[in-house]
Amino acid sequence: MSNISSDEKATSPPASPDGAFTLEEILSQPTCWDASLQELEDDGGLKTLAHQFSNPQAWIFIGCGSSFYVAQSAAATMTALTGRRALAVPASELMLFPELVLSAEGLCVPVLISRSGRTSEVLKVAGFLRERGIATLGVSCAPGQTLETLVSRAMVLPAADEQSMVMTRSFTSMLMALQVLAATIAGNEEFLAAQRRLPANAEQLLRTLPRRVQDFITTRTFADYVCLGQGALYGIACEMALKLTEMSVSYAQSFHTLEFRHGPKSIVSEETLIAFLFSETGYSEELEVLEEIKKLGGSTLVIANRADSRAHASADLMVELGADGPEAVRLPLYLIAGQLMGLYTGLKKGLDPDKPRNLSRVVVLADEDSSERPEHAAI
Ligand code: F1P
Repeated sequence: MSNISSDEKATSPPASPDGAFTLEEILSQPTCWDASLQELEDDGGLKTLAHQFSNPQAWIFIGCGSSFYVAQSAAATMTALTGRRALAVPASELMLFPELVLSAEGLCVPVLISRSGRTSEVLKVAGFLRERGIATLGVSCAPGQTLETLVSRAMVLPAADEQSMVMTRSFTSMLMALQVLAATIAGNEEFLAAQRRLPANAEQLLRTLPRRVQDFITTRTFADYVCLGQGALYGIACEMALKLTEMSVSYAQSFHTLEFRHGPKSIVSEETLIAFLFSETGYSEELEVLEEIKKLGGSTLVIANRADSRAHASADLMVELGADGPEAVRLPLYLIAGQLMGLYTGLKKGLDPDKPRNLSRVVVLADEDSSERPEHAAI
């Protein structure tokens, strides 16, 4: 017998349906991207940042969890647009083996990425670099957090912050912010113009995609998932697998597309959903892998900007983005289908994607000199 009085019942907000926050945040990405791009433009700091960090020998993008996968796609974009060497490392790698990461790089710019601005491993690395007088850039969605006090310059996107545990709009918005920086350094107006059209592309996509993904998930059952991508899409494939894992407690792996032939394809069966993120550069080679996996009986989801009849013939679900502009500008669009896959698969399993099992929103490790309360497992 619950002890809530009728008045309290009348006043306490109805419990939100499972996954409500995450769905709302996924659907809010077009407006959120618009607001974040506008904020970056208005703040005018971008040009100063681009000038301050215009000529390093290399970039090192650093993060944990989803933010590490932002780092992977941001690094690929930075090299694609500026020609500068850029690598992505998990914060723990630089924290435990700094000599393996820093030594070869000479004058490099470390970019620390953290939605919360509070993740212990990222803060430890920021402190380590600060003590060595290395200028750093921080990217976050939470103003006034510890990370901002430890980095030389910061890009903060409050419009992209989220209530949910899992990162969705914060991921795509932080990636876009770093792509704006790369395009500004490169003076690539075509990229910046195409990026400003992305919110409208996403709006168009979201008119039908949630229903199509939900129907696909409702009518099929998968035992495990594989997400494949090459180049800058590899980071997106990793994030897609993490969304399926976090929101639906499913076994999901990610590989470079052509790597899937070298052993992992042994798991293919009708119960395995293989998601292909088709690039333009590697389209024909990736298409051959798709056709091979379809012949082996795998279930397939294909996300491509534009697909030909061969790809359509081998796709159980085809998502065409149909957006113009340079290839790397479309990275955030590719991820939306993966976010929805994780959400609807979790809901189908009777889970609440807003409260993934065993997870906390921020991983704060016990640390004698930190004021932060340890928090790395949902108690
Ligand atoms: C990164 C992160 C998330 C993960 C979980 C725990 O946090 O690992 O990617 O989904 O929420 O935290 P942050 O450093 O970006 O705040």
